[in-house]
Amino acid sequence: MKRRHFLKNASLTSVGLAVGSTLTGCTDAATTKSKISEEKPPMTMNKKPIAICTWGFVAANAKAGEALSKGITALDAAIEGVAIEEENIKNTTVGKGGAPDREGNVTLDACVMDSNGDCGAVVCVENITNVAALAKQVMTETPHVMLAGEGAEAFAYSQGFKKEKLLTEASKKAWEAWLKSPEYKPIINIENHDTIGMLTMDNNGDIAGTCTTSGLSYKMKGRVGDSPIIGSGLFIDNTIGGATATGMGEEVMKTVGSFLIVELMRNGMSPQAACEEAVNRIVSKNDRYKDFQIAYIAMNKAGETGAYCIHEGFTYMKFQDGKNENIPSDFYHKS
Ligand code: SD4
Repeated sequence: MKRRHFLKNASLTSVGLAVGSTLTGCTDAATTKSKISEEKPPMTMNKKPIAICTWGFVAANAKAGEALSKGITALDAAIEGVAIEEENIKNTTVGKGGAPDREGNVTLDACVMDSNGDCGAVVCVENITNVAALAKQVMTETPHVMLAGEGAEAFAYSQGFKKEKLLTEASKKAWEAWLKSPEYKPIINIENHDTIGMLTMDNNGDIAGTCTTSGLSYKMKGRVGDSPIIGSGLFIDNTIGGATATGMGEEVMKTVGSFLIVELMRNGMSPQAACEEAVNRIVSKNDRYKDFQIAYIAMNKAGETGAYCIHEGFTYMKFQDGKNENIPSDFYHKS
């Protein structure tokens, strides 16, 4: 693709220019630049169900895949899928059973984005398990995009959600043990990195997604990460594709990672190349990357998918043609 054509295709010129200027500063600028100029946006639209999600959430991804195969729309299938992890008390970073903040409160964050560009989010919500479904209610039943804390909780009750205790005995015990020497030190790929971000494509070829989490274990009270922030933890443009993130939310937010990936795909990158460039944006500016994990997954309109992360150990699920596979992601930090 010629540069003139590239700029014409950039629906956000500033993003197009930002891509160009950052490339000059990247270590493998030449490689990335050639990916932009050589790859073409997908021309063939996929119309078969596909579900991908972060980490090895076999049952959640299978549930979304089955729902899609029955003709359920992309967003509803994704919400059904992630509900399995929201209700799984053994998962300490999503929904019920999630690790609490430093003060012992479990607070959840989630967002959804639909194929028509609508979105909804809830942040710092207590006592409600299915926060992805709640985010959808914010999208469909209010004039707003995001509700926080007590307001989100009160809205949940008005919509028929039940009040549930989210702190399990196991999470309480782990938090009490942590309090003995309360150091805030997230460990790569361990316990605080199991957020589920899911992207789905339905029988019409429409794409939607959701991201749901209890955030980082033992975070400060009121802390919100990338997961419920549209553009950071999740972004969908149904004409192009979608992306979602897991890992150290602060770093994803600084680079608006999911929006970036979709814009890179708009400019011709494959989902794989776009995930790699989004990780590159983080590691090229931040030499502390050795201490945290970030992982992205993405899907385009042709049904192609990609994934990339900083450190070895991230895997993602892919449901397609009746198969539900756990796939190890390629990673940046090789030594
Ligand atoms: C956050 N990105 O709150 C989330 C954490 C995460 O698995 O991915 N946990 O920053």
